[in-house]
Amino acid sequence: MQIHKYKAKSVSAAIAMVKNELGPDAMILSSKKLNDKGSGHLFEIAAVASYANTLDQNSDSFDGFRSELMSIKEMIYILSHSEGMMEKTMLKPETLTLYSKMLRNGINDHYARAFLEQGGALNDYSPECFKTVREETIRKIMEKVEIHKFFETINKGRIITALVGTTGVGKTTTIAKIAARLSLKYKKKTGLISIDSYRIGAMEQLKTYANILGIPFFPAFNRKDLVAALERLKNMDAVLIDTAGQSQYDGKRIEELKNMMTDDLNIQSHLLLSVSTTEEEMNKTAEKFSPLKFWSYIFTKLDEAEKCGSIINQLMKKQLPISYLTTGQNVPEDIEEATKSSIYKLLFSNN
Ligand SMILES: Nc1nc2c(ncn2[C@@H]2O[C@H](COP(=O)(O)OP(=O)(O)OP(=O)(O)O)[C@@H](O)[C@H]2O)c(=O)[nH]1
Ligand SMILES: [Mg+2]
Repeated sequence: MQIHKYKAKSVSAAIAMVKNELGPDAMILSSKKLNDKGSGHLFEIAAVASYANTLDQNSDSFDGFRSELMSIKEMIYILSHSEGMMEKTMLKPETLTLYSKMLRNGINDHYARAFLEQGGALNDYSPECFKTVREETIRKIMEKVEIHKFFETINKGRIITALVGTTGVGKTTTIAKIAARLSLKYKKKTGLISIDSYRIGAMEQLKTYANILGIPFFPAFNRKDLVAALERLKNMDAVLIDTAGQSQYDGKRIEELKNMMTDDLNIQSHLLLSVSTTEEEMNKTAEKFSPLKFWSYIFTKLDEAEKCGSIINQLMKKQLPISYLTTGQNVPEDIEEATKSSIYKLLFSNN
């Protein structure tokens, strides 16, 4: 295994030298900052040509390095995403790997840096302390995650719940999934109301689910109907209300919904956000719907999302508990009650 060393005035210049000479499959063994009195700092990168080639020739000696190695592609990825971060992490491969994992999982660069800083990863820790630094960084992220346990609140009296969100985010399907769990698994008396009168067929969709489950269903075209439906469902353990999909840009309709579901009706609203939308869209949606006051987020379409960091980005913007995660189109199977460990897995065990 031939180790090559490159020195340059910046990390990016040193990496460019590695890439030019050793090719795109080069692996970085170590990187450090040298004190070069007089002409400023110098960075030194030690690299080998290709992990695969070296492995063939010298498998045993190379294996020990495996966890310390970082591909040049990963280094370039970090460089292209974040200027100055190489130096800030003191070029520690473990910190850089954790950082790039956060970025790759969609955690906003700005927050990723803040978590690393809070976890002590930007201090000059010794290599054997990395486990603690990593744990502390992840703990800081997980501190943002709170869970709302839907089924616990139900035992304290009838709950009335409305699911709210943009068109097609999964409100009706999720209501059907939750209703099935409540009535079949938890044996709770459950009733459904639809106040989605905008779209032809929207009410039929929920009515069909109600028929399949053998539970009561009422349409409500206005506030008077809603009050009457709630009265007729007063003996239920849970009432789930489906709402019309609103564009996040349509403030007027969001206001109408707010006027219909007034505080005296004690309706707990939950906001559905699709994980596969952009961070910006998600934030805009949460902002626009904010007059409705939410008890929790329900993150939908996890199965379609390549990365789930947007969940953390959203919690950083507006911290609310998470109640459910939905994972597909199948009713009633594709839903999970959110837990801290499921969120942790989404963020840290898929790559
Ligand atoms: N892949 C995937 N698709 C889902 C999920 N949840 C819902 N869908 C699909 O998304 C589409 C829209 O779902 P709906 O439940 O009708 O969405 P909605 O929010 O009620 O839509 P509107 O009433 O039109 O606003 C359907 O094709 C669902 O099967 C999910 O977790 N994953
Ligand atoms: Mg719907």
